Amino acid sequence: MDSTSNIVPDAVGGASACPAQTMRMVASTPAFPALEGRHPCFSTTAEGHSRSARLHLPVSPGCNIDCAFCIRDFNRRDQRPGVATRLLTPEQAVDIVDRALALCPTINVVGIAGPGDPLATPHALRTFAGVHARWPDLVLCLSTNGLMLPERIDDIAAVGVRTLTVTVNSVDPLIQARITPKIAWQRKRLDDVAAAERLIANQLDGIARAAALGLTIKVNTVLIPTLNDDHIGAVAERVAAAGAHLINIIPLIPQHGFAGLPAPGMLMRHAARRAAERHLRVFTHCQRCRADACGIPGVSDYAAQLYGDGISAEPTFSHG
Ligand code: CLF
Ligand code: SF4
Repeated sequence: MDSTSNIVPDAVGGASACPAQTMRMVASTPAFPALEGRHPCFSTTAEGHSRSARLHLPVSPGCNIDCAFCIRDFNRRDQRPGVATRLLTPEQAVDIVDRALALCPTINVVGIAGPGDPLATPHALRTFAGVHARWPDLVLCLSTNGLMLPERIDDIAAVGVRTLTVTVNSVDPLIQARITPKIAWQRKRLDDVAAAERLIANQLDGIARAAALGLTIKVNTVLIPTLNDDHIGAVAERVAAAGAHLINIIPLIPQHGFAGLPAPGMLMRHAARRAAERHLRVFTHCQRCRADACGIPGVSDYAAQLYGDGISAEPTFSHG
């Protein structure tokens, strides 16, 4: 059965445009009833999405892999993943949840998505444990590159995480080696195809284990012209077989090692979504959020008010 039959592929909307303008979903039966209207990235009706606010906690500084397109940074300027105004300790993050709920009572989801990888350091799971103990009804959402997922999935489930995003950019080691040419694995550096094989194997194993534990799983795939634009269907097929429920195809922001590549155009984005939807439901209203976002993606942002006073920034940051 085509699980995406109630979604009209978004052929015109850019990923950074307002979801109220670009949403092409047709209101019908929600795909994830327990999350509909509660989680902006797992609501599959326009009405559900517009009611769902989330808070990202920027507690994870470092990363264990080295994606060619990634620049992590601390600033107030950039609207993209990997950027936050400051780094929070787990204790500060719990205080921020308190303040955020006062500012925006419709927050249902607390996510950790950076600025680095949330499983590369222990801060994210410690933060989730603190948030879950105080607000057990909030949906906890984790976004990771998946390298440490098999090793950490039991801990992730134990601290109350219910929704998981794994970024899988390729399932072909030759392609993946060009996207992420090196990783840190078991205190050693792996390069090229060896790095890619390890990362892909851990991502697929981690997704399977998370599915077995009952988590709802989205895969994020960065659409990279000339590298994986003909490969999106294969990614969707493999992650669906592993147990993923949803896929989000995110257009490349050309920067860093991929600064010379073009951003994917409308036709390429459309073709990628069509290829993916043969295998998985496709999420079409991603806003490429900052790691310290607060509010409804693309609709409201309370981050400036939230961080207006009182929280001290870490003075340094390593790009790993
Ligand atoms: Fe945040 Fe990501 Fe959870 Fe959503 S965002 S950790 S799944 S609560 Fe959503 Fe933002 Fe796109 Fe991410 S719109 S960047 S997909
Ligand atoms: Fe950057 Fe995320 Fe890749 Fe790490 S996994 S290098 S934080 S994009």
